[in-house]
Amino acid sequence: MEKTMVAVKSDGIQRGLIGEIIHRLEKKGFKLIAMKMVKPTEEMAKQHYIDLKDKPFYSGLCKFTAAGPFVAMCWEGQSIVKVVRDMMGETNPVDSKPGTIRGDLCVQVGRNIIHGSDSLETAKKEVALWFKPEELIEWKSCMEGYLYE
Ligand code: D4T
Repeated sequence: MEKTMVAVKSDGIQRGLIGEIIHRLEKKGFKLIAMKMVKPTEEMAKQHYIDLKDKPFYSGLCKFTAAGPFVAMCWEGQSIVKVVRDMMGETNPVDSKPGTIRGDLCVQVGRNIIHGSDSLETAKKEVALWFKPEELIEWKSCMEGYLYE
């Protein structure tokens, strides 16, 4: 099973969408194995978005991330990295299809409410950045046999 890191950003939290986002991932059949609300330091925000360090929006993005609450989660499931990215929709909500989280729930790229790791390698780094190993709770879902053959 793969793990991915998902976050509800402060705009999603302010808009009351934590439950909606969790609901969509739970309904899909993915398993929540860690979750915390944090106020990230600017250092954590910079580390989280390190791959974007040369982009013009990097500084503003890190400041915005550090200014507000942030719900960090680790989810587990088959092919979850790709599937969560598909469920999120495109980075810019203008290009996100209806039915996706960003396509249904937000309008502008700088307020796109959710983060999801974009590759397995990034997921490993991001899960390790936000969670200590002992914070990842391995539990057996009673639905497993009905989700996977
Ligand atoms: P995240 O990383 O938040 O899941 O978003 P994406 O993986 O879909 O997109 P990204 O890394 O390219 O962008 C990270 C973050 O930066 C904001 N952003 C992006 C922005 O404010 N202005 C922009 O022009 C772009 C491209 C939105 C998401």
